[in-house]
Amino acid sequence: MKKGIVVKKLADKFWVKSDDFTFICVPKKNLKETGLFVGDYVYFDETQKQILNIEKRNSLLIRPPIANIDQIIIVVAPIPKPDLLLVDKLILFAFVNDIKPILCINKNDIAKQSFIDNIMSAYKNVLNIVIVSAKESIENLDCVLKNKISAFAGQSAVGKSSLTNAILPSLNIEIGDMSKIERGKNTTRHTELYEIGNNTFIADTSGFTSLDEKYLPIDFENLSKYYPDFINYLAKCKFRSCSHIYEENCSVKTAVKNGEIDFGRYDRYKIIYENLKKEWKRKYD
Ligand SMILES: Nc1nc2c(ncn2[C@@H]2O[C@H](COP(=O)(O)OP(=O)(O)O)[C@@H](O)[C@H]2O)c(=O)[nH]1
Ligand SMILES: [Mg+2]
Ligand SMILES: [Zn+2]
Repeated sequence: MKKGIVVKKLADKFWVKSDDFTFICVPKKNLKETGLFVGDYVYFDETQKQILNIEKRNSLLIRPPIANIDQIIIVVAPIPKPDLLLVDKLILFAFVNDIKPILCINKNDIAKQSFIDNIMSAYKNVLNIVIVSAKESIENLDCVLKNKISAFAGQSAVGKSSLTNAILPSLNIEIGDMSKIERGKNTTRHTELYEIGNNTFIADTSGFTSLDEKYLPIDFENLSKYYPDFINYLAKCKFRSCSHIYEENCSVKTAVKNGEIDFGRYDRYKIIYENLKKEWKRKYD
Protein backbone atom coordinates (compact mmCIF):
# COMPACT_ATOMS: atom_id res chain seq x y z
CA MET A 1 0.00 0.00 0.00
CA LYS A 2 1.28 3.45 -0.95
CA LYS A 3 0.34 6.92 0.20
CA GLY A 4 -0.26 9.72 -2.25
CA ILE A 5 -2.26 12.85 -2.95
CA VAL A 6 -5.11 13.21 -5.44
CA VAL A 7 -3.99 15.88 -7.90
CA LYS A 8 -6.68 15.51 -10.53
CA LYS A 9 -10.12 13.99 -10.92
CA LEU A 10 -11.84 13.28 -14.22
CA ALA A 11 -15.10 11.31 -14.37
CA ASP A 12 -14.53 8.39 -11.97
CA LYS A 13 -10.75 8.38 -12.32
CA PHE A 14 -8.30 9.88 -9.86
CA TRP A 15 -4.72 10.91 -10.54
CA VAL A 16 -2.74 10.07 -7.42
CA LYS A 17 0.75 11.47 -7.04
CA SER A 18 3.16 9.48 -4.93
CA ASP A 19 6.85 10.31 -4.87
CA ASP A 20 7.72 10.99 -8.47
CA PHE A 21 4.96 8.95 -10.07
CA THR A 22 1.33 9.58 -10.83
CA PHE A 23 -1.04 6.63 -10.76
CA ILE A 24 -4.46 6.72 -12.36
CA CYS A 25 -6.70 4.98 -9.86
CA VAL A 26 -10.32 4.17 -9.12
CA PRO A 27 -11.68 4.17 -5.58
CA LYS A 28 -12.73 1.02 -3.77
CA LYS A 29 -16.53 0.74 -3.93
CA ASN A 30 -17.40 1.84 -0.40
CA LEU A 31 -15.23 4.95 -0.75
CA LYS A 32 -17.37 6.51 -3.43
CA GLU A 33 -20.08 7.20 -0.91
CA THR A 34 -17.98 9.49 1.24
CA GLY A 35 -16.68 11.35 -1.75
CA LEU A 36 -13.11 11.75 -2.75
CA PHE A 37 -11.64 15.09 -3.74
CA VAL A 38 -8.61 16.64 -5.33
CA GLY A 39 -6.30 17.37 -2.41
CA ASP A 40 -7.19 14.24 -0.49
CA TYR A 41 -4.32 12.17 0.88
CA VAL A 42 -5.07 8.55 0.09
CA TYR A 43 -3.70 5.06 0.56
CA PHE A 44 -3.75 3.01 -2.59
CA ASP A 45 -2.74 -0.32 -4.07
CA GLU A 46 -0.21 0.44 -6.79
CA THR A 47 -0.71 -2.80 -8.72
CA GLN A 48 -4.53 -2.81 -8.61
CA LYS A 49 -4.56 0.99 -9.06
CA GLN A 50 -7.21 1.12 -6.42
CA ILE A 51 -7.69 3.75 -3.71
CA LEU A 52 -8.31 1.96 -0.43
CA ASN A 53 -8.56 4.68 2.17
CA ILE A 54 -8.66 8.45 2.72
CA GLU A 55 -6.77 10.31 5.39
CA LYS A 56 -8.73 12.72 7.59
CA ARG A 57 -9.03 16.12 5.91
CA ASN A 58 -7.87 19.44 7.32
CA SER A 59 -10.34 21.35 5.21
CA LEU A 60 -12.85 20.78 2.44
CA LEU A 61 -14.20 23.33 0.03
CA ILE A 62 -17.26 22.49 -1.99
CA ARG A 63 -17.03 25.32 -4.46
CA PRO A 64 -14.48 24.81 -5.96
CA PRO A 65 -14.35 21.19 -4.78
CA ILE A 66 -10.98 20.68 -3.16
CA ALA A 67 -9.64 19.19 0.06
CA ASN A 68 -6.78 20.14 2.36
CA ILE A 69 -6.10 23.62 1.06
CA ASP A 70 -3.79 25.33 3.55
CA GLN A 71 -3.89 28.84 2.19
CA ILE A 72 -5.90 31.08 -0.05
CA ILE A 73 -3.74 33.68 -1.78
CA ILE A 74 -6.06 36.60 -2.42
CA VAL A 75 -4.65 38.65 -5.28
CA VAL A 76 -5.23 42.37 -5.78
CA ALA A 77 -3.62 44.80 -8.20
CA PRO A 78 -3.77 48.51 -9.01
CA ILE A 79 -5.53 47.55 -12.26
CA PRO A 80 -8.35 46.46 -12.28
CA LYS A 81 -9.52 48.64 -9.40
CA PRO A 82 -9.64 46.36 -6.34
CA ASP A 83 -12.97 44.97 -5.27
CA LEU A 84 -12.26 45.11 -1.54
CA LEU A 85 -15.70 43.79 -0.68
CA LEU A 86 -14.73 40.61 -2.50
CA VAL A 87 -11.38 40.63 -0.70
CA ASP A 88 -13.11 40.88 2.68
CA LYS A 89 -15.54 38.12 1.80
CA LEU A 90 -12.71 35.85 0.66
CA ILE A 91 -10.90 36.52 3.94
CA LEU A 92 -14.03 35.51 5.86
CA PHE A 93 -14.46 32.48 3.62
CA ALA A 94 -10.91 31.39 4.44
CA PHE A 95 -11.32 31.93 8.19
CA VAL A 96 -14.61 30.08 8.38
CA ASN A 97 -13.13 27.14 6.49
CA ASP A 98 -10.01 27.04 8.68
CA ILE A 99 -7.78 28.09 5.83
CA LYS A 100 -5.12 30.77 6.13
CA PRO A 101 -5.71 33.81 3.92
CA ILE A 102 -2.76 35.75 2.48
CA LEU A 103 -3.08 39.02 0.64
CA CYS A 104 -0.92 39.29 -2.44
CA ILE A 105 -0.48 42.67 -4.09
CA ASN A 106 0.46 41.95 -7.71
CA LYS A 107 1.63 44.26 -10.54
CA ASN A 108 4.06 46.03 -8.24
CA ASP A 109 5.82 47.19 -11.42
CA ILE A 110 2.94 49.56 -12.16
CA ALA A 111 1.73 50.25 -8.60
CA LYS A 112 1.94 53.72 -7.05
CA GLN A 113 3.30 53.88 -3.53
CA SER A 114 0.03 55.40 -2.34
CA PHE A 115 -1.86 52.36 -3.62
CA ILE A 116 0.41 50.00 -1.69
CA ASP A 117 0.21 52.20 1.43
CA ASN A 118 -3.59 52.23 1.39
CA ILE A 119 -3.88 48.47 1.08
CA MET A 120 -1.21 47.94 3.75
CA SER A 121 -2.87 50.24 6.24
CA ALA A 122 -6.29 48.64 5.74
CA TYR A 123 -5.07 45.06 6.04
CA LYS A 124 -1.91 45.04 8.14
CA ASN A 125 -3.84 43.96 11.24
CA VAL A 126 -5.89 41.41 9.34
CA LEU A 127 -3.56 39.06 7.48
CA ASN A 128 -0.08 38.63 6.01
CA ILE A 129 0.64 40.69 2.92
CA VAL A 130 3.15 40.01 0.16
CA ILE A 131 4.02 42.31 -2.73
CA VAL A 132 5.02 40.84 -6.10
CA SER A 133 5.01 41.39 -9.81
CA ALA A 134 4.30 38.48 -12.13
CA LYS A 135 6.21 40.49 -14.75
CA GLU A 136 9.31 41.20 -12.65
CA SER A 137 9.68 39.16 -9.47
CA ILE A 138 7.59 36.78 -7.41
CA GLU A 139 10.36 36.06 -4.94
CA ASN A 140 8.28 37.22 -1.97
CA LEU A 141 5.72 34.52 -2.70
CA ASP A 142 8.17 31.62 -2.77
CA CYS A 143 8.61 31.14 0.96
CA VAL A 144 4.91 31.70 1.57
CA LEU A 145 4.01 28.80 -0.72
CA LYS A 146 6.64 26.34 0.52
CA ASN A 147 5.32 23.04 1.95
CA LYS A 148 1.73 24.15 1.57
CA ILE A 149 -1.24 23.60 -0.69
CA SER A 150 -2.32 27.03 -1.87
CA ALA A 151 -5.02 28.38 -4.13
CA PHE A 152 -5.15 31.76 -5.82
CA ALA A 153 -8.33 33.77 -5.52
CA GLY A 154 -9.46 37.23 -6.56
CA GLN A 155 -11.28 39.10 -9.27
CA SER A 156 -10.59 38.61 -12.96
CA ALA A 157 -7.44 40.11 -14.49
CA VAL A 158 -5.51 40.72 -11.26
CA GLY A 159 -2.92 38.25 -12.52
CA LYS A 160 -3.73 34.87 -10.95
CA SER A 161 -2.87 32.95 -14.11
CA SER A 162 0.22 35.10 -14.68
CA LEU A 163 1.44 34.33 -11.16
CA THR A 164 0.81 30.62 -11.64
CA ASN A 165 2.77 30.72 -14.88
CA ALA A 166 5.59 32.68 -13.26
CA ILE A 167 5.84 29.98 -10.60
CA LEU A 168 5.57 27.09 -13.05
CA PRO A 169 6.30 28.28 -16.61
CA SER A 170 5.73 24.82 -18.11
CA LEU A 171 2.03 25.09 -17.31
CA ASN A 172 1.42 27.86 -19.79
CA ILE A 173 -2.07 28.75 -18.56
CA GLU A 174 -4.04 31.11 -20.74
CA ILE A 175 -3.53 34.74 -19.81
CA GLY A 176 -6.04 37.27 -20.83
CA ASP A 177 -7.66 39.72 -22.23
CA MET A 178 -10.45 39.85 -19.70
CA SER A 179 -13.36 39.58 -22.11
CA LYS A 180 -12.02 36.37 -23.57
CA ILE A 181 -11.59 34.83 -20.16
CA GLU A 182 -15.06 35.87 -19.04
CA ARG A 183 -16.55 34.22 -22.10
CA GLY A 184 -14.52 31.10 -21.54
CA LYS A 185 -15.86 30.82 -18.02
CA ASN A 186 -18.72 28.55 -18.92
CA THR A 187 -16.51 25.81 -20.20
CA THR A 188 -16.29 23.91 -16.94
CA ARG A 189 -12.74 23.26 -15.95
CA HIS A 190 -11.73 20.49 -13.66
CA THR A 191 -9.84 21.33 -10.51
CA GLU A 192 -6.23 20.30 -10.50
CA LEU A 193 -3.26 20.51 -8.15
CA TYR A 194 0.15 21.36 -9.57
CA GLU A 195 3.27 20.33 -7.74
CA ILE A 196 5.64 23.29 -7.80
CA GLY A 197 8.20 21.89 -5.40
CA ASN A 198 8.70 19.22 -2.83
CA ASN A 199 5.43 18.89 -0.87
CA THR A 200 4.30 22.19 -2.38
CA PHE A 201 1.20 22.54 -4.54
CA ILE A 202 -0.93 25.21 -6.08
CA ALA A 203 -4.51 24.65 -7.10
CA ASP A 204 -5.96 25.87 -10.30
CA THR A 205 -9.16 27.57 -9.18
CA SER A 206 -11.19 29.17 -11.91
CA GLY A 207 -14.17 29.23 -9.54
CA PHE A 208 -12.77 31.76 -7.10
CA THR A 209 -13.47 35.11 -8.70
CA SER A 210 -16.68 35.94 -6.85
CA LEU A 211 -18.35 34.88 -3.64
CA ASP A 212 -22.00 34.95 -2.73
CA GLU A 213 -22.87 35.43 0.95
CA LYS A 214 -24.76 32.17 0.88
CA TYR A 215 -21.38 30.44 0.78
CA LEU A 216 -20.39 32.18 3.99
CA PRO A 217 -21.80 30.00 6.76
CA ILE A 218 -21.47 32.74 9.36
CA ASP A 219 -24.19 33.79 11.77
CA PHE A 220 -24.46 37.57 11.21
CA GLU A 221 -24.42 38.13 14.96
CA ASN A 222 -20.98 36.52 15.11
CA LEU A 223 -19.53 38.27 12.08
CA SER A 224 -17.24 40.61 14.04
CA LYS A 225 -15.46 37.63 15.61
CA TYR A 226 -13.95 36.95 12.20
CA TYR A 227 -12.36 40.43 12.10
CA PRO A 228 -8.87 40.27 13.61
CA ASP A 229 -8.69 44.06 13.35
CA PHE A 230 -11.81 44.42 15.54
CA ILE A 231 -10.93 41.79 18.13
CA ASN A 232 -9.27 44.09 20.69
CA TYR A 233 -12.37 46.27 20.89
CA LEU A 234 -15.20 43.73 20.99
CA ALA A 235 -15.20 43.20 24.75
CA LYS A 236 -15.41 46.94 25.44
CA CYS A 237 -18.79 47.62 23.85
CA LYS A 238 -21.59 48.51 26.26
CA PHE A 239 -23.89 45.78 24.98
CA ARG A 240 -22.66 42.24 24.93
CA SER A 241 -24.52 41.41 21.75
CA CYS A 242 -23.45 44.67 20.09
CA SER A 243 -23.78 44.58 16.30
CA HIS A 244 -21.31 47.49 16.12
CA ILE A 245 -23.77 49.18 13.80
CA TYR A 246 -26.87 50.40 15.69
CA GLU A 247 -25.83 50.60 19.34
CA GLU A 248 -24.51 53.51 21.40
CA ASN A 249 -21.27 53.21 23.34
CA CYS A 250 -19.79 50.90 20.77
CA SER A 251 -16.05 50.52 21.10
CA VAL A 252 -15.67 49.41 17.48
CA LYS A 253 -17.36 52.57 16.21
CA THR A 254 -15.14 54.69 18.45
CA ALA A 255 -12.06 52.93 17.09
CA VAL A 256 -13.23 53.65 13.54
CA LYS A 257 -13.70 57.33 14.44
CA ASN A 258 -10.22 57.48 15.95
CA GLY A 259 -8.70 55.86 12.90
CA GLU A 260 -7.67 52.75 14.81
CA ILE A 261 -9.88 50.57 12.62
CA ASP A 262 -9.82 51.18 8.88
CA PHE A 263 -12.95 53.00 7.78
CA GLY A 264 -13.34 51.00 4.58
CA ARG A 265 -13.07 47.70 6.43
CA TYR A 266 -15.80 48.86 8.79
CA ASP A 267 -17.99 50.14 5.96
CA ARG A 268 -17.78 46.79 4.21
CA TYR A 269 -18.39 45.00 7.50
CA LYS A 270 -21.78 46.74 7.61
CA ILE A 271 -22.59 45.63 4.05
CA ILE A 272 -21.65 42.02 4.75
CA TYR A 273 -23.56 42.09 8.05
CA GLU A 274 -26.73 43.24 6.31
CA ASN A 275 -26.30 40.71 3.51
CA LEU A 276 -25.81 37.86 5.99
CA LYS A 277 -28.86 39.02 7.90
CA LYS A 278 -30.92 39.02 4.71
CA GLU A 279 -29.62 35.57 3.91
CA TRP A 280 -30.55 34.41 7.41
CA LYS A 281 -34.07 35.86 7.08
CA ARG A 282 -34.52 34.25 3.68
CA LYS A 283 -33.65 30.91 5.21
CA TYR A 284 -35.50 31.07 8.52
CA ASP A 285 -38.42 33.51 8.17
N1 LIG B 1 2.11 45.16 -15.48
C1 LIG B 1 1.74 43.95 -15.06
N2 LIG B 1 0.75 43.30 -15.69
C2 LIG B 1 0.41 42.07 -15.24
C3 LIG B 1 1.05 41.47 -14.13
N3 LIG B 1 0.46 40.28 -13.90
C4 LIG B 1 -0.49 40.12 -14.85
N4 LIG B 1 -0.55 41.19 -15.66
C5 LIG B 1 -1.46 41.40 -16.79
O1 LIG B 1 -2.80 41.44 -16.32
C6 LIG B 1 -3.69 40.84 -17.24
C7 LIG B 1 -4.53 39.75 -16.59
O2 LIG B 1 -3.69 38.71 -16.16
P1 LIG B 1 -4.22 37.22 -15.85
O3 LIG B 1 -3.07 36.45 -15.35
O4 LIG B 1 -4.94 36.68 -17.03
O5 LIG B 1 -5.27 37.51 -14.68
P2 LIG B 1 -6.35 36.51 -14.01
O6 LIG B 1 -7.66 36.79 -14.65
O7 LIG B 1 -6.39 36.91 -12.54
O8 LIG B 1 -5.87 35.12 -14.20
C8 LIG B 1 -2.83 40.31 -18.39
O9 LIG B 1 -2.85 41.28 -19.44
C9 LIG B 1 -1.44 40.23 -17.78
O10 LIG B 1 -0.42 40.38 -18.71
C10 LIG B 1 2.11 42.20 -13.49
O11 LIG B 1 2.72 41.77 -12.51
N5 LIG B 1 2.40 43.43 -13.99
MG1 LIG C 1 -6.85 33.49 -15.08
ZN1 LIG D 1 -19.96 47.47 19.33
